[in-house]
Amino acid sequence: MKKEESTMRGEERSLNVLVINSPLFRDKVDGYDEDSLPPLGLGYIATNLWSNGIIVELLDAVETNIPLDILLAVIRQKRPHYIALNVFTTNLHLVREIVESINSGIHFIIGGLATKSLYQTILLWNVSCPVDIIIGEGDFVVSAIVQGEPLNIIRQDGNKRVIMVSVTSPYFPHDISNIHLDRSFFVNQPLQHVRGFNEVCIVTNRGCIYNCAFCSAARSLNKETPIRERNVHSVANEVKMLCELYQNIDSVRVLDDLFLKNANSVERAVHIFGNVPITWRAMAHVLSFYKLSDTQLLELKQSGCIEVFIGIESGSPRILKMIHKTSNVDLIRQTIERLFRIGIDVKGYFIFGFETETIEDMQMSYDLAAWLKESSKKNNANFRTSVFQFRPYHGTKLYHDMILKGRIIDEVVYSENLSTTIGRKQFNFTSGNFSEVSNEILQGFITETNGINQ
Ligand code: B12
Ligand code: SF4
Repeated sequence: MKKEESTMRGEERSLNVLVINSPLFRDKVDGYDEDSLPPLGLGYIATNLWSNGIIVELLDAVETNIPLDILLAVIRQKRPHYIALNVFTTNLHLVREIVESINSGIHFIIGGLATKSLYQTILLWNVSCPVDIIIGEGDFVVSAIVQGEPLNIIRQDGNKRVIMVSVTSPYFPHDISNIHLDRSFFVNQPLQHVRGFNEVCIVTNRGCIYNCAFCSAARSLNKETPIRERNVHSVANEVKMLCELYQNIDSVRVLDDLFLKNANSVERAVHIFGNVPITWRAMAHVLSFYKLSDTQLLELKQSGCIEVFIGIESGSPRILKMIHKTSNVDLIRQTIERLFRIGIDVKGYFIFGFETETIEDMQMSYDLAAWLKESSKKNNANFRTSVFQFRPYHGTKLYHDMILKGRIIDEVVYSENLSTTIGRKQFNFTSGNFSEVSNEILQGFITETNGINQ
């Protein structure tokens, strides 16, 4: 199905649910020509609504670069019965403005991983419309709300309700192998990559086994939610179906960190991609590879794996330890070098500006990135970086530690400076410089480490 058909679906009957991938910017961003990945979680929710006969549209405010005033005008013009939208630490203030600006006639449903720590803040918003805050996965609960099914309401304050989708809820997705995703809800499928290939994204797991102190998905924060993995048939069938649906796709990108978590999953990946005429890329943890033999790595390459995305985050053992990442920098170097030797490219994510981070720590990160770049060149592979300024996300270990110490965390704002120097506007936000260095030095390291790509 194409996007136009999904718009037509909305015109046949009055729109019941407008699902919104909430904006990251208040204003239209000039010269914004970046790709954004489709909001898969919202796609699952929209697909379930549609399969229950509910008229639904998905509006991706990030991809379409819609300014807030126009988004509000679109909402008023469409007049859906419900709006289901996600919220992040980054755009909490914008979501608040959307919900508080609509005076009547719409029932809001707010969800996403951040609601678990943000619901008390949302309960304080000054809203006229009913608002449901969902804690947990939204695949089935949104349909349940729209259809008036019984809900596990854990708190009610006036017209606001907090609804929990725990593991005992009838709406908890225990088996994620059979949850359908209708990609006609997305505007950008397949995504035309700037490097000249067409790609679609998939997710194969829910939850994470790792415990990164800056991440809301960390295991220690989500102990009550079991990790679930799609079975091999489910993923293989989706990949085959995608190759048939989009005749022009060159690549599949796997967005979860667990697709390649150990030797068994590598074997699974080889099985899934070995017989399809496309390449693939995946997020992965550095620990996923270090126990693999060269033969296993070669099999990975032969199955079409061209690049892996690794959250390296820092080159300083002290910082790595503090954020609960592998602090053995030699292991990081050796493991990634083995990937280069086998011909697999690597994109490494780095974060600068952690609390207590010094100029020496930052230099170690830059040096590690520079070393990896050199190593990739020697081995005829490619290493690139994606670099972020640290911002504490609600609910995370680092956020809590800072609050306990009485540190002031500013509201997240867009960092114009970083966008000027490194581009990639949708990821340049800041809520303050918590490191031991000046803003100039911090931005200098971010720019230089990102500049390794040139
Ligand atoms: C892959 C990924 C991305 C990718 C792709 C995201 C995508 N297209 O879905 C990219 C790189 C684009 C990305 C961007 C951002 N991300 Co991100 N991302 C992830 C990651 C690793 C996996 C997300 C995923 O695909 N999960 C699988 C799908 C099926 O689940 P889901 O999206 O979480 O949705 C389910 C539930 O959360 C819930 N839900 C989600 N939305 C809604 C809405 C309603 C109404 C309801 C009821 C339920 C609901 O139901 C969904 C179905 O079960 C998570 C960490 C993690 N492991 O979860 C971080 C994570 C979600 N991202 C995060 C952030 C902050 C962002 C950005 C805001 C970063 C920025 N630019 O500043 C943007 C937001 C862009 C956007 N609107 O999507 C944070 C959120 C934390 C927080 N407190 O805000 C996380 C948790 C990582 C972290 N470091 O903490 N991200
Ligand atoms: S950053 Fe990635 S690996 Fe670390 S806890 Fe979050 S989702 Fe898991």
